[in-house]
Amino acid sequence: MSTLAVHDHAGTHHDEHGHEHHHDQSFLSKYVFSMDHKMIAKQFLITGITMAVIAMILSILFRIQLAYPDKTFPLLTTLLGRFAPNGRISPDFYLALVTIHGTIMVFFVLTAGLSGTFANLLIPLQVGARDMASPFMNMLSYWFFFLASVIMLSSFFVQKGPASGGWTIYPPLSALPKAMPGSGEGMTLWLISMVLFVASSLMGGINYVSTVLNMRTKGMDLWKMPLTIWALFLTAILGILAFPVLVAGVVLLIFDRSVGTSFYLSDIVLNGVQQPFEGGSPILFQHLFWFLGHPEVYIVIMPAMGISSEVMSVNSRKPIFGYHAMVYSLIGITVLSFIVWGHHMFVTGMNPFLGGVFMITTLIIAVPSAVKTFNWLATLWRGNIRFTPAMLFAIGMVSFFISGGLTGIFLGNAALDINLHDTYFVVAHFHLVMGSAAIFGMLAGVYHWFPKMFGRMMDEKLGYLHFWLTFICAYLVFFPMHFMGLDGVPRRYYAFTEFASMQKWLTINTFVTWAAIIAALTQFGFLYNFFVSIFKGQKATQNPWESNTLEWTTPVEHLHGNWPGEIPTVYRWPYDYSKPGAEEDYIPQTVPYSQTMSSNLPHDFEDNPAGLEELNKFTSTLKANEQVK
Ligand code: HEM
Ligand SMILES: [Cu+2]
Repeated sequence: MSTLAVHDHAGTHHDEHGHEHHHDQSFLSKYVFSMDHKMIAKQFLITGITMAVIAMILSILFRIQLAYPDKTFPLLTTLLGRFAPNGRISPDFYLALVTIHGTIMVFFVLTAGLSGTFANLLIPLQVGARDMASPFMNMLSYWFFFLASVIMLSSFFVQKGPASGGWTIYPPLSALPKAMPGSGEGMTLWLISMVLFVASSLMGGINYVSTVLNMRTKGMDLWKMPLTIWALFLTAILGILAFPVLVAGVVLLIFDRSVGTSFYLSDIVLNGVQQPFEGGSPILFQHLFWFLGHPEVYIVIMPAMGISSEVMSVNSRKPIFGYHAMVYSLIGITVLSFIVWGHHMFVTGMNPFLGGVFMITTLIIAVPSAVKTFNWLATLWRGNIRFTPAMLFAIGMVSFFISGGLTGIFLGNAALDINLHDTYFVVAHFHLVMGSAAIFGMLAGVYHWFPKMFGRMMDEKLGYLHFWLTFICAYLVFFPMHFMGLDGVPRRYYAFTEFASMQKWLTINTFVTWAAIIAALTQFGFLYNFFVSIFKGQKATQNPWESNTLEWTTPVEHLHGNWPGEIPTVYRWPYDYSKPGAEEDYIPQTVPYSQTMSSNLPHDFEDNPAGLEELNKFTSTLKANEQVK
């Protein structure tokens, strides 16, 4: 049977042909242009990891400048050539490093790497589908992402170097090709790369949404979906609604750059020459950017939230606390995140009344965030906790989300933000809440689903080492930045020691840089564990974590179509752990209530009305049968 034939009946619940597709497939169709969602997930993961390593190295480079602003390192010139003349990174290149580091981390690692990996791996497996709604478009989504990555990196090889307007590419730096070195071809490549990236996200997102809506197996109603699926589903909706606005903004920017329009520019003098732009406004770009930009930060964190919820429930051997509240708070975040973007623009001189409106909506978004945090802690409470590396990373995610989220409340107050804006306080806030929390969620997912992806286990001891070193170093790196920010140290400054009042922060900066270097070295230990385990790890059993969800009912050896026979039917929600009266401490979603009579106590269904209904139906048939006898 050809590969295509498999997709023809993907999603049908009955399928008599079986799915032993270990027939010859060429290397290209199996590993490169694969349409199997599991392979595409691995492609996203490996590309995401590669991009993360690159972005991490870029950050170490600019941290060296911050730690030793007056020293020279001839090695830098050897490595970077014209970008680091005389043993020091040039100011232009410093800004390019910051820009590309941010862009890659936010979009390529935490958006594509995180959603792309886990939505592809988990959506079909956890909802019980043979593949995505459109496997072909799914493949295209990966290849657009790959192309976008290559183009973004290729900007290191153009004459003046990569874009350097910050990851938010505000005009005028991004709109005037002559403004600075990073406004030239580097910026053009940034814009092209971003358009491809958005196309990739949209193709992925549309697939995720339609698969969740249309291809769930029998019995998998929305309230029986695992929280990872809810999170990935709502993330995809956010992306579909927000990313097109960025593209619109970028297209207008391209017009300003090359066609001579003035959407974002007005009254600009460049090298003493009055430019012909009039009537435009750079603030318009900020509105368009942050209409995507704020939802984007939730696009980054919501999959991490879903993954952590899942991992924490499995490893506490307890139902997730407040399943419905967890879903409603995700929905709340999805809706609210579209009406808070102005909090990034408090200092643009917006009308104080409008500022007040954005301030209120911003602070309201802290409510669903707090609901989630409370539920995670309640899930852990009195759990029979298994401290697997995945579990540690999930708990770490919660820790960073709390410590980074709290400063959001400070920044959300317009009056406070005017002082803190563009200082290291903001850098500390978003690195804790987005950088660290989302990365920890992603790593929790990697450790948890590695056996599903590669059929082998990762080394636990190395996992613990990885967790503790990364956890400690992340706090050492980002916590001190709050104090620098409160003292007024601005972000994105190449030579902050020029200001006498800031010189006292030099020691702290050196300390932070060394913590960052240790954190970076630790990640190579993780990479070693990851790649060696793919080939040499201990063989995984089918359900190594004793989990309830559907993905663990598929064979360890991957096969196209996921299940060799029929797709299993789902009877219960995914969190039946440690039910009183049950023989084992977990009951997979595929086990009907009729097989677990000793544990079908009504109070178990408090959070699961659908289950209660099924139980009622079942007991009434039992009674009816009895009467017949
Ligand atoms: C309690 C919830 C949150 C509140 C009230 C909040 C508030 C804010 C505010 C007001 C700013 C603007 C600061 C400035 O530039 O002066 C900001 C920046 C930022 N926040 Fe949050 N935040 C929250 C949660 C999050 C989450 C969950 C993420 C990511 C997952 C995040 C990521 C960011 C990022 C990336 C920036 C910096 C953007 C830039 O480069 O300018 N925030 N936050
Ligand atoms: Cu925001």
